[in-house]
Amino acid sequence: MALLPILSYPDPRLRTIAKPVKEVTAEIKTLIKDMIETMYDAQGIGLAASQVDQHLQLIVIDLSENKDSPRVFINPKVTPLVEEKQPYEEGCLSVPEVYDSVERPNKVRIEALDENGEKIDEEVEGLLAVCIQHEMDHLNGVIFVDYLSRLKQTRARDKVRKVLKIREKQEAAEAQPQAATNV
Ligand code: K1U
Ligand code: ZN
Repeated sequence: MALLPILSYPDPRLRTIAKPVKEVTAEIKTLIKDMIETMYDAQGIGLAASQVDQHLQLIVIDLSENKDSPRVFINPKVTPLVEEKQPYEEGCLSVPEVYDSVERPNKVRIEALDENGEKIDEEVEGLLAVCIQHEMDHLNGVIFVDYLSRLKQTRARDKVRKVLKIREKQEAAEAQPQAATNV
């Protein structure tokens, strides 16, 4: 299995519209496994294929406490079941360390295929409803900060740049051989 690099806002590749998966091949199964591993490593609760520069209609989500119950949604279709929208504090692995409130319908129907090509048809509420809509947005080239003000979008860009710089420095330091200590 492999960890996949996650694209960061405002990378234009995040704006690509994902294409349907034609067949669940061995290659797609490997991508699914790698996406799940990448989601766990990044401590996320969801990941869309678009975020790892694979522009296919493929989403993984795990809301379990022990991170042992990943769910796979292939070619998902999400339909709101209520008109009223509710706010939820969202985060995004492509917009690290930025959190803000987004309003979405709290109950949706999900139609999709799972990793075995079996049909999923479920009515869901709460965090799963929020998360699947957030991931569906990724497949359509939409990022949660698009719902925020221009000022907040600018701040998000600056924050991501800062976070990535810090991460690069940390990675470079970790790659250095340990300095000899005087004993
Ligand atoms: O798509 C992604 O980037 C994953 C994203 C999913 C998500 C989190 C919260 C609301 C909607 C969608 C994340 O996993 S962000 C990191 C995270 O675990 C988290 C952040 C805020 C609240 C809860 C979880
Ligand atoms: Zn996201």
